[in-house]
Amino acid sequence: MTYKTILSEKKDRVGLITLNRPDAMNALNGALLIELIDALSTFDADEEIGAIVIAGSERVFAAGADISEMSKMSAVEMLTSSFVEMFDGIRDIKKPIIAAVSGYALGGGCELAMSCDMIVASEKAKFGQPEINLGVIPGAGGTQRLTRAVGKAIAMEMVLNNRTLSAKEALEFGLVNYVVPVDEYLEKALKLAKRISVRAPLALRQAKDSVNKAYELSLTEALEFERRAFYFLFTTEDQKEGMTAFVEKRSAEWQGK
Ligand code: CO8
Repeated sequence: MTYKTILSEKKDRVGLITLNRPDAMNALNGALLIELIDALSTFDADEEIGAIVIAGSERVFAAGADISEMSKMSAVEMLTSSFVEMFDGIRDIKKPIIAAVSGYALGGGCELAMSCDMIVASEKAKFGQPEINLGVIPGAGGTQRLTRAVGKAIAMEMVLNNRTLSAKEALEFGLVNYVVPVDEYLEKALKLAKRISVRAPLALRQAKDSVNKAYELSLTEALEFERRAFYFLFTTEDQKEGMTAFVEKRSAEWQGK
């Protein structure tokens, strides 16, 4: 697939996807969402890739869903176009995804960042859910992932009253992993992704899945899920290699088997 709204490149074992609609503040339209999911799925299926970074520009990560496109849509068109459902494609990606956020991450842009597994922010990052200003509410997880990340009080203020979080506040409230200067944020995200990308692939997959279960299952069910995943890894060659390498005081060589 040739992309028109994103850029996609490989950097060692990291797949870098850059949102690229500079004239529309990287607004997420249908075309961009289709390309984004395609690029993510391609990297997910590529054995040479171990982790993925989604970035925007220094000025804007993404200013939300494309309002010009959405303004003309009926409820039936929203439903049948699967516009919002496309977001669920991000949840299906097995490899770790890091969002590199600078500038505005608003509405669907904030929801996109929160759909990733970790967020590296620049000092200029701003997170917000301004949908209330448009007469709607977040529709791609903003009321749920935000509340789980920052707690009810702050989420309520953001969703009901368009409070925008600075990068510093986002770090304080647990929304992001790191805040670094603007000229370092992308490098920091790529470096983090690179370190993760060379880890045992099957363990990474089980680890991501297990942590995500903390949001979806009861504690008893989630502990059971974790235990089964842990036992499963003892069927893999990588578990034998990892533990043998430790005992032999050498680096492990992962096969993803
Ligand atoms: N959609 C479409 N176009 C946009 C968007 C957007 N979300 N944001 C900015 N643009 C366009 C502007 O219209 C403008 O275009 P033009 O030059 O042709 O007039 C261009 O980008 C530059 O924008 P501004 O001139 O406004 O730039 P400023 O620096 O003055 O302001 C802001 C930047 C603060 C980001 C401002 O553009 C803004 O407030 N944007 C809208 C933010 C917003 O309300 N986002 C929420 C959208 S609704 C949503 O995301 C619902 C999600 C539902 C599910 C998502 C599934 C994908």
